[in-house]
Amino acid sequence: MPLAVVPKPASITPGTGAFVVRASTTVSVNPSTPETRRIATVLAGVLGVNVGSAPAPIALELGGPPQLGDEGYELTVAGSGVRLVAHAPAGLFYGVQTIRQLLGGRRIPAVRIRDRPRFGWRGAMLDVARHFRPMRDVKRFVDLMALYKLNRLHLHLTDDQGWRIAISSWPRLAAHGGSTQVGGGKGGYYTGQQYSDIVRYAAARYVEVVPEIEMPGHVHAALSSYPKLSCDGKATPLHTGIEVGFSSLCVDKALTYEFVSDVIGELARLTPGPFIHIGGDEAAATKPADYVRFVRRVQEIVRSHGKRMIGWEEIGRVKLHPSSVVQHWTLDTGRSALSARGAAQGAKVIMSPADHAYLDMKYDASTQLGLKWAGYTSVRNAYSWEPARQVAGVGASSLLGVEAALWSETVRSMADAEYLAFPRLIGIAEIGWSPMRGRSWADYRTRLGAQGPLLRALGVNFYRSPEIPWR
Ligand code: TNX
Repeated sequence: MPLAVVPKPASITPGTGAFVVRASTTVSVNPSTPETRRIATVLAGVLGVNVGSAPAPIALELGGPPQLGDEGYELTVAGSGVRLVAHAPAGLFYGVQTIRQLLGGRRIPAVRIRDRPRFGWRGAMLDVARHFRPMRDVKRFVDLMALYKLNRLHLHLTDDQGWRIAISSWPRLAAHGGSTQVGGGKGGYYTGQQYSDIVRYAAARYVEVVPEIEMPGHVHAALSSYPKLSCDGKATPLHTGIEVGFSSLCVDKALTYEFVSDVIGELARLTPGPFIHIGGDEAAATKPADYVRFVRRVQEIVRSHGKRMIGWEEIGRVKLHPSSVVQHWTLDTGRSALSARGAAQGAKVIMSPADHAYLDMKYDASTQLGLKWAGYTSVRNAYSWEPARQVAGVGASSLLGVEAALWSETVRSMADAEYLAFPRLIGIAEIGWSPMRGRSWADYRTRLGAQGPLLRALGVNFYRSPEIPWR
């Protein structure tokens, strides 16, 4: 079945016939800059051909209309050639991802596509704190994200069970706090250089890294590394269980804010993107009034390092700067009002409703991996929701976009991660990219089924859900 593109393009019109790629076919790019040549080289690699300099039957061009935005593209495939036009390089890159999906053997079916995303924020979160993921896994995850036009990688770098980023002024955070994980494995952490390597790798695939440092709760690994950060100053062993909600930074100590500023400052210098995520969820061991004071100060610290703060929806309780962003996650309507409180203050919202967008929920009762506190999440359920209708008071104009979260309490390997993320992440990618009108489960499940050969070719350990007519 041709034309099974996911996410579904804004407009797609089938033609007749196909372009057949021959060994002598070349790819041209105009203008030729290091960035556009890199994109042309990706396409040439996929097609098994070379990038040429003369006008070629496969032509990539910048200079498309500004209405395409930074990420949109126009693709025209006919028997005589392939023309991909964008206004900016990211659009060319996404057009190349579409061509990857259209390609069947040596044939690209004739088609005309005009495409651009609904939302600017199309994210995926990896929890590398509960179980650490080495560099190669993170890079592979980025590659798979890019194939489905996702553009934000949120790294949950710290939690009760582990601290996964080296901070030069507080070396024990990683050296000690990163030395184990859930279940007692050896854990791990990224050096600043490794983190920068991830940032560069992601940027080359138009994915921006959003680092998260959890506070004031979920900080046991930090307190175990530096007992002086806790209110009682007592040394504690590392935590390898999965329960949370028992740790808190000491809100009244001056040292706490030196710590926060050192950590956020170092991370801000390593992160070119504008956002730092400060967690803020489930601060069950912090008194409500302390929480509010703490997050307000942290918001100023983040701003003083030139960044915008993101926090889980609980930060809606705090007076927010309009540049701050709230990430909605709960299902319970009472607490959901917290993201509406954020939106009412002018903060933008990222939608990650746990009952649709939490990739760590089991598919059904037979799934071995995963949790089920938000219910089972079938492939259909992960796809069947509308971000602008999740929370009263958080409409389309408040939304930055959507994000899927892969919490890793039960995720011990990349194979586990892929099993939970695929194919559900692809559905979230479509919700983030495609116009609401025109999306339907019946149509989606067929297009998703057509991703089977590509996912198999890439060796993805995806869940062969019986809901999907896999090809
Ligand atoms: C809730 S979502 C959490 C995480 C857990 C996750 C497991 C959120 C902001 N907090 O700490 O890992 O559930 O599904």
